[in-house]
Amino acid sequence: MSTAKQPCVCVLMGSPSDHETMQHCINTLQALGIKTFVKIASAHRTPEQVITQITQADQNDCRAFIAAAGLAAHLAGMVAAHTQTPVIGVPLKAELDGLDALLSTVQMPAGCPVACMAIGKAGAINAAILAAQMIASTEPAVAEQLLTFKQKTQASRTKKADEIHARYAHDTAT
Ligand code: RP5
Repeated sequence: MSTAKQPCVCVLMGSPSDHETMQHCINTLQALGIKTFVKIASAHRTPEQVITQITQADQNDCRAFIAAAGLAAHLAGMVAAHTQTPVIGVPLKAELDGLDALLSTVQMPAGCPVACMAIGKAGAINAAILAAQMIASTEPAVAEQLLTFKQKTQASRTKKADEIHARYAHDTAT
């Protein structure tokens, strides 16, 4: 029996209030068949817990951290300061339409990169896909899952587009 650890992704959120948006990230990782650890730990409120989670994840073949926070969003930057594993940041809306979190996440100093996604749900989903793409380079099964996922989501969009086209077929010029 193989004792090799399964590659995983660690999703960190600054607050329980972030879960509503980040469940889209977690659902996407699960749909892609990626082992996922989910923890709530705040760079400001519980910084020791953030360090503990980074250490534990890095002992478990963690291939990417996804760190999501709102307001003065320092979580992704803090994670990047404590690991060599790639960090994907997701800025979340709390105030200022998430612009505060976007700037806090994206404006990292040279030498400490964070791959910053879009604000909110789109960023949450893209964070999962980007993490999967990182893993896919060494795991053919994940590459296969990604291809199927993208084909399915595009087929769903095409079906909806066809329904809209059909609804207006008599009203607009072709
Ligand atoms: C951030 O502050 C969290 O990531 C959250 O997005 C925001 C608000 O947190 P709560 O006051 O709802 O716990 O640290």
